Amino acid sequence: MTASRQMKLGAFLWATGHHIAAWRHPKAHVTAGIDIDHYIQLARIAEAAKFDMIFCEDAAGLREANVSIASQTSRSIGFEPISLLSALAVQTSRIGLVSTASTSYNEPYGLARTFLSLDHLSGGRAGWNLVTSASPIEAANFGATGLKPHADRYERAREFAEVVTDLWSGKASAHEGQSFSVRDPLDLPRSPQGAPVMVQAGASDVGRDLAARTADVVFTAAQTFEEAKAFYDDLKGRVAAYGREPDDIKIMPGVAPVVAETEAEAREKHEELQELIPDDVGVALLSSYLSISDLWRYPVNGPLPQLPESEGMKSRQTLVVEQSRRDGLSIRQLARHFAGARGHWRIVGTAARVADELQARFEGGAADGFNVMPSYFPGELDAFATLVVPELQRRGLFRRDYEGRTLREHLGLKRPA
Ligand SMILES: Cc1cc2nc3c(=O)[nH]c(=O)nc-3n(C[C@H](O)[C@H](O)[C@@H](O)COP(=O)(O)O)c2cc1C
Repeated sequence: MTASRQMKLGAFLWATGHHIAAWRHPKAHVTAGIDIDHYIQLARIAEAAKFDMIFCEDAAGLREANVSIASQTSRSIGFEPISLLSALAVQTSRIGLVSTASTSYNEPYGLARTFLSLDHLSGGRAGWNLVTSASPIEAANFGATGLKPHADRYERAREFAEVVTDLWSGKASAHEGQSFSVRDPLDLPRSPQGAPVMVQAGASDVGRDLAARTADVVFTAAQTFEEAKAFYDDLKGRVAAYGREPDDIKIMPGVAPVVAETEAEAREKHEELQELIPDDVGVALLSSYLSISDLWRYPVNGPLPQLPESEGMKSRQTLVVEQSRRDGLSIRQLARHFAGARGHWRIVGTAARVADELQARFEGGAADGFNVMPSYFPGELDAFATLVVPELQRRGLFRRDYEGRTLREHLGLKRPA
């Protein structure tokens, strides 16, 4: 039996694994970040399991300012993701290929052209995850004197998205705006799927408005059902203002499952990873997401100090502060928790438990699908594909085969006019 509404699944790739200590795990592949065969293997596992898409994050630079700490994380080296996905496009035939790219360090004509090329060479499977970039480390690589204010980044992003969408529509007329000027249309025909899929990750108030206006898919982070549901309802409620239907936008929160045949085995697997986190690496990761540079000055067993308002990722700072208050966690406990999936939702248990939890959020109206963040690769992606996916299929919650050829068809999205 097939349920009428089925969940969408993304496989979020991240070098050795999403757990910050993944690179220390005996079954992880330490140089995964620059091993194309490793990524081909991951793409094939995800495609065989009928995932909607592969998803790549990005920041043009290190993820952590202190190089010694950066070298002790699961993602210190890695390919530029659009180049990586271009290689994976010819090694796969059905799965969607979504890459993050920044509106702060690109120009719309160039990026529209790059994604439309990926779209053509993959037969209509490309997606762009639009971000404004929240890292001062990245800003320093682009001649900037510092991270631009949040509001300015989003204003540029709004105009950027408008120019790209126009160029992809094929009707592009010249654009003269505040930040950009474009004269000609692209030197490529229209996309096989109408336009590459527009994904967005950014959950502040202004981020949600931009998503409601332009995004087909929203990637978000939520710990509790209540947080996920509130975000879902809020975003779906905003789309009507832009002449769109709630179902035109698919909301896919991140989920980091640790899955095994038995509950005890899953807990053991999780503990094994948690034991591998060096305290200073955990605290550094937490600091960067909180946009505070001196968290290490505070007692690690004490509470989170009062924080200045972030100009980086406002939504993630709020999420962490709320969690620390709700659960009464010390800096060390928060850092250890954060190290597993950078603030995303974690589920530890059997396939039945993982499926129960995903089903509850999906059917409870808190998600249209999930971006799956395995703790280490390839083992944990494989575990999700071989244990959880068949369980979801048995319940009629996930496809047994692709229904269409393009990413837009997988996601059940309208073809843009
Ligand atoms: C779930 C999620 C994932 C994100 N992934 C990335 C990323 O891969 N690269 C990046 O530069 N920014 C990423 N961002 C942050 C965006 O750059 C966003 O535009 C930034 O301004 C902070 O978002 P917010 O304050 O609107 O939440 C992500 C944000 C969220 C909420």
